[in-house]
Amino acid sequence: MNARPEQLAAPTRLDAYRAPAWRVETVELAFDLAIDTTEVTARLRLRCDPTQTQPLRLDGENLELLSIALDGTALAADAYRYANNVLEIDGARDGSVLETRVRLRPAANTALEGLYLSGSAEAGFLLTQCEAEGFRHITFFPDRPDVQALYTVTLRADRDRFPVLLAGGNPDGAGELDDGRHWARFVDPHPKPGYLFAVVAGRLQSIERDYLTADGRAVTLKIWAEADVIDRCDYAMDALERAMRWDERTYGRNYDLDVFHVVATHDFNMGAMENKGLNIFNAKYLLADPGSSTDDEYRHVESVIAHEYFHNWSGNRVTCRDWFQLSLKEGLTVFREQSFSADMNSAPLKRIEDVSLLRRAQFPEDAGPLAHPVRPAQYSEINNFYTATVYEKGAELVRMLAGRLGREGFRRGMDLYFARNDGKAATLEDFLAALGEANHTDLGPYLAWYAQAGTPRLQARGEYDEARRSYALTLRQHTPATASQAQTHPLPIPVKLALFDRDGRMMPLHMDAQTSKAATETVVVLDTDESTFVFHDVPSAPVPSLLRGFSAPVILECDYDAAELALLLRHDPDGFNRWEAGQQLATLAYAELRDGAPGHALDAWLGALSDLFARGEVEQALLANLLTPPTEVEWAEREARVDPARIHALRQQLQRQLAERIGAEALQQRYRTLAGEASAALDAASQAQRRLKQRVLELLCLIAPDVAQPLAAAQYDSAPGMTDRLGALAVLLRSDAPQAAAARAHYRQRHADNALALDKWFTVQAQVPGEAALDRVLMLERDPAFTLKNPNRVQSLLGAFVRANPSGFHRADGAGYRFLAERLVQLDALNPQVAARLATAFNGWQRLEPGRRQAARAVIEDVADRDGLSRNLREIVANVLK
Ligand code: 0A1
Ligand code: ZN
Repeated sequence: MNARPEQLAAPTRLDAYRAPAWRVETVELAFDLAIDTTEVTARLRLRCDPTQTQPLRLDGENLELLSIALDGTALAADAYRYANNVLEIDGARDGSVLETRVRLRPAANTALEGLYLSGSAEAGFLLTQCEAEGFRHITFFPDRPDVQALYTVTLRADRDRFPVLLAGGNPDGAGELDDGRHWARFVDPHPKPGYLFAVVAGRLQSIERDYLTADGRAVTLKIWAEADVIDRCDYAMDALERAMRWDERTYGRNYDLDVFHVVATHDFNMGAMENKGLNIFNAKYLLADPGSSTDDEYRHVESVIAHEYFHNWSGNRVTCRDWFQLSLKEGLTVFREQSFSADMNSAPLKRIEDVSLLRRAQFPEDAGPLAHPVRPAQYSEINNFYTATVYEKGAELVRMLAGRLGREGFRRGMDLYFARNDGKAATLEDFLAALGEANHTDLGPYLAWYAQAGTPRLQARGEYDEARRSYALTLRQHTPATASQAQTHPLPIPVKLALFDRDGRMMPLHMDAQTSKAATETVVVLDTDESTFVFHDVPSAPVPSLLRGFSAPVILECDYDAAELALLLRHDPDGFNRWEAGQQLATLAYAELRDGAPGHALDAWLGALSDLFARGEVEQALLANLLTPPTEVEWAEREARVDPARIHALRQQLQRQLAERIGAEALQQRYRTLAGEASAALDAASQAQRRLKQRVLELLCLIAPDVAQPLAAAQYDSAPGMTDRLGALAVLLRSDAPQAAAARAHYRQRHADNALALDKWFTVQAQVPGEAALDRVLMLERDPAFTLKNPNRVQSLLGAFVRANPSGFHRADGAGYRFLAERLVQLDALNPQVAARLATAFNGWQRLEPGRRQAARAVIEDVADRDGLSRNLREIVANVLK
């Protein structure tokens, strides 16, 4: 076998955690930067408990070792060993100083981990990515988050080629050297783990703003980007300022260095990175301008800017003891970002968006062979655990805790958490302990949520006793076993609820003895397999509105009838639950269509929506969401033998019926009214108007393409901004309109020099549903702008196709699977992280109908059999097959 040694490595286990034998007190790093080869000198002052006996072991990958000295003396060749990515050194003592010098090859680094080149060798710039284990690609170091050190970083480089030199921390001098070279030094006063280290060097421009923190620190905020995009950074700067103010107001957290740098790159494996004092962003989440960004993208920039900034406290000041605790920083930071975005925009819309994402991305993960707890018990490759479960489900767990403690209690708990763990590497237990102790409550039972994979099913059954005027709500829970856990246990599930009378009014709630307080909304907690909650003084049989605001990440199974859901859809004042009732009703309607028996549910859904549409009292953006049924992915989740083509056809049929019930005339009229108000303004009302207009155009196009297509073509031509332009293009392409080819060509040419706009051109075409999609993708791959070397481009074409086009990817003849397998192997040789993430598109193959299932299995097994796969891809493929 020619398998690489790391492929055979045993997994890392949570229960095998040991505190580090060796720590690093201070690090002095010096970089001699150049595109092809860079040399790095590191001086580490080491600490150890003198009684421990472990030799000094440092991580190091792809490093060319040039020299090594301990306490000022060069080490003899037999005093150290470098094998299997570990450097073992004899003779080190507490207080020893180790000096190593290594050579790196940034331009050859296509994995984008460690030090690498963004852009071309002539014009691009150098940058680093160290989370999770990239720092060991830069220097020898105990590369684990619980080793926190003080950093001094000196950068040296040719001034013409690298006029800008940046590292995290405060600036501490700069100057000229011989031969046109210059230097700059940075000192970070806060101890940090290696994964938060960063440097950037090259030709970059900046915009700048002065900021005074609430506790009185003068900070310079700087956003850096290449010259051609620097004028698209203003929105991010405004968003950054909003996020900083919000964190001061909401959590009392202030920024803690004199400068805060943010850098944009087009070459990045993830969304962005919270390196201390030097955040690095995928350009996609930093640049925004009306001509080329959609409304959704503006909101994403705001939320990712906030997410990375919030990490400065939840992640950097308090970091993770080990990578099993990843959700300690990620779940918490996603939750903080969600609250911020809800405050900045519409709270119900944000909740709808977040829950949709959870259902689309996390529920399928939690229901298949890739299922893992929010705190996994083991991993082979940590980069594979930056998942929807760790991030999104993790955020839901924090939301439950926050809901349980209330606004003030949660703030008290967070204050204690930050105070107690500042400068430390903490665990999820530390988090729950601080929140609990600050509120004299034991939150221990919630730890079970972190340890158990799978989405709990919550069953609800209500019984009204007319004679007693009481209503008994019985709740039961059950979590199906997952690949990683056979036994599951009950969890504490907070269920926020209200009761409605048959006229759609909320009833006052009386539980047990507390008859005096008559709130109309309450929270009950189910923490056993089954429990019954009784409400008194209930004047008539109620319709319960359960799990309001999605109060727990569970699947609610309630045998609502269509009329009850329609009542909630018409009357629930809670925007989220109103939408949720519509989604459930649409799902019942879908089942009726699927079973060839259109009936009450379909009629109730169509009736309620056409009324809401006509009456015009629902806010426009919410109405657009109400008019959108659940995604094909969500419906596939509910079926035992998934046929993606059929699900797509049924969803189209359902939408066509909706369009017909509303009527082509009414749709057209509404479209014209909304189009009359078109502008590129970014305020909430303008965004809502564009969103509804788009939905109306899509519905109209399903029943009257000859009317809708010219409207779409005109909208494309006269669009004041990208939301309208891209929306129109999508309608033309999806309906195979005669005007589609011209619009497609026009867009390609107009945005030829704008990478992010071009990404959307690939995506909108990759997402056109149906069996012809693969041929279109193959054609698009031949476009000169397509490359496997750029992660954004790969996502924009391949990612969009395999993840957001089920009827295209799951072509009945299995060609979509063979195509993905081929690309995975090619990609893996360039960038294992991107390959592994794309491979998760195979998740769920076991539940496909037999023909597709067989085809998928053969293809995945074939990939698994290949030699020389990265540890990243190998782990995903092996797990998917389980
Ligand atoms: N901590 C970042 C996510 C991130 C993780 C790994 C990376 O390297 C490949 C990059 C970014 C966040 O949550 O924003
Ligand atoms: Zn994060």
